[in-house]
Amino acid sequence: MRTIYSPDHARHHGNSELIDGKLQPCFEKPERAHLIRARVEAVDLGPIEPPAEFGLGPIRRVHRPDYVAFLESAWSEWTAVHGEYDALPLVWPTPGLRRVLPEAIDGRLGYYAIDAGTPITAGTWTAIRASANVALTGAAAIANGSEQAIFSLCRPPGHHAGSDFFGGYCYFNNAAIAAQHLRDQGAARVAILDVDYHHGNGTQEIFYDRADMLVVNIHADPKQEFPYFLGHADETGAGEGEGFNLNLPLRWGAGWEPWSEALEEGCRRVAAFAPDALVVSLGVDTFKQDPISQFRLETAHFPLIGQRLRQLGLPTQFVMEGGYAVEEIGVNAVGVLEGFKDA
Ligand code: Q9C
Ligand code: ZN
Repeated sequence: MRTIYSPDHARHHGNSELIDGKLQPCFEKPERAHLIRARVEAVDLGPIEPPAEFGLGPIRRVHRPDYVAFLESAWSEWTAVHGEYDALPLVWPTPGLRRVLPEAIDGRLGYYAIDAGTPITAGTWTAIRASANVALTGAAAIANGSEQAIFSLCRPPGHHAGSDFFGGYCYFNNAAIAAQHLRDQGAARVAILDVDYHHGNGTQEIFYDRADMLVVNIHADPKQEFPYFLGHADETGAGEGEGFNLNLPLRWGAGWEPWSEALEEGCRRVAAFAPDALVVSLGVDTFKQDPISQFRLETAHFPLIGQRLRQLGLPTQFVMEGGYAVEEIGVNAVGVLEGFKDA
């Protein structure tokens, strides 16, 4: 299996995120992608190739132009006022306030953000453009039939980012950009299966009213876990998209038994949809030792995920999302891909 990777991800390295009442070192750090890449090499998964440049066109197919422009200029706007330290929001247009776009960068950050854990830094724009290109290069290879399966080693991740918001370590929604590109290159229906520990609220928001994109999420119950305000089981889609969103929330502490049952249900739904391609939002923060997560999957379970996905028999693009147990991140993420490949 081919891996698409860009070293430009390392240009994004935030100092800190607001978590548990403290500013702490970012869990989402360059080492994550370095270790996954090293594991791809160690097990000889296949060739590692750089992305092609796709420009902003395919990004604007899922993100609003004003949001894309905000991300491009946020760092220079921020440094002009505050100097060269991470930009983080601290006020949001919550109910009771008005959603009028401020001029001040501090206000604009809150307007477009969902949390205070997702810093914008000097290299963020370069890194998120590269991450989107990594996703698009993978999608293009699936679309033209040159690959049946491909690994887009995206970093930063994407599934919490919506049409006009960032958060949860995500800026551009790489999986959504890839899925839309597959559609634009001729796929009639695309399924997205999100196995990250957290609900992919951004992906759900982007495709919620569409019948050509099936979105399935297996994740920690938002009553207990980030992103808290989306991901409930009764969210089934809207308008034309009614019936094309499936949320399978699980309680804290879930291990392989309930998780694999949810995977089975999700896979059956994907199969019934009969898509032309599958995009897997691949997070491995379901691992029992993940420092910010509360599921109990073990290293041996990750290849089983890959095996089950292979049974779907679909052209499949893996898009890297979360996973913060850095020591095991390579073994776990690449474990899914090996399970898929060897099944
Ligand atoms: N107490 C991804 O995995 N903060 N993002 C959680 C927990 C946000 C994770 C706070 C976690 C976002 C792509
Ligand atoms: Zn996650």
